[in-house]
Amino acid sequence: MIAVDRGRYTCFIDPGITITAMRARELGRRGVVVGDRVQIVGDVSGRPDTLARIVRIEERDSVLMRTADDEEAGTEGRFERVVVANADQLVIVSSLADPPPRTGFIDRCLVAAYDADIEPLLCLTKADLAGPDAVLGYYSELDLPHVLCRPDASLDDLLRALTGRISVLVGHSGVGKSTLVNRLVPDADRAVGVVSAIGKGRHTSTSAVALRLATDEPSWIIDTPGIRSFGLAHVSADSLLHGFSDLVEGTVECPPNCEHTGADADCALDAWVAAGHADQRRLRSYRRLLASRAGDEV
Ligand SMILES: Nc1nc2c(ncn2[C@@H]2O[C@H](COP(=O)(O)OP(=O)(O)OP(=O)(O)O)[C@@H](O)[C@H]2O)c(=O)[nH]1
Ligand SMILES: [Mg+2]
Repeated sequence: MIAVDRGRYTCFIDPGITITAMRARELGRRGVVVGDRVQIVGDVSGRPDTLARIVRIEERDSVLMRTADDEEAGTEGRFERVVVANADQLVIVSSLADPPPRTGFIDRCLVAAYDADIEPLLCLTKADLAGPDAVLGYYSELDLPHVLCRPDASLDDLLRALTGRISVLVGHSGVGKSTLVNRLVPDADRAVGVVSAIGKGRHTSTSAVALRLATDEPSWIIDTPGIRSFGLAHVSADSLLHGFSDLVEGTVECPPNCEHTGADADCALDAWVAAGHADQRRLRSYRRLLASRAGDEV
């Protein structure tokens, strides 16, 4: 399933037929999300004005989830949301300026990627406006692959990283996700926003859409709407640590049941950082996340 709009699901059938379908009653309450492999019955010709039915959702290889914040969830409080299914690469799109990069957000995406068993790729856009050294320095202890993008240079590096994979783009509003998709898939026709409107609650893209790249190997790229935060309330404290692979080894010396918060006087992570094995800011970020999970901080 590659797109959904008001209960109408767009589905792609090899080698290139696009059909419209609705949910069949037998699906019950199970949600169909972009990236899902589904079974379809009825008119699958792809002719205009036909409507098929989705009768089954196949088991998912991966599920990228985030916890929506209170504001988005309205009166229902926090709830988990599936962003996409079956992605094997999480492309964390961050602009180097306008809006400025936020490593706290990138850290959260790394945790989500680890938790969902999806490989992360850091994609730094607007390299024409600012340099990447500060952001890359912050992640220097990680084996985090990255690509730089700017309007006046080719996207060959990014395209290579996307080839043969199902990649989902996530990032704040205005970082240039749809701009990238339009460059990679010339007939994608994704709306592109004006940065001055960002922060005023305006998000240019409002739903996720999967698009096929014109590569020999089947490759898909999924554009998603900008998000303000990547809520991780659904991730266990252990998985949270594994999103910080530069810190994991440092916990070997910790006492049993150490929770690694600043309140644990014997936590070995402070010494690990002091010895230069990881960046102090990464430890602070990890502890901020631990605190936000415990509800001490939002
Ligand atoms: N200077 C510069 N501007 C860029 C670059 N990439 C995107 N932009 C501009 O940034 C603005 C926002 O781009 P979009 O592609 O709409 O951003 P988005 O991430 O899809 O935003 P949402 O759909 O709201 O999540 C547009 O005005 C783009 O022209 C870049 O590499 N350099
Ligand atoms: Mg967009």
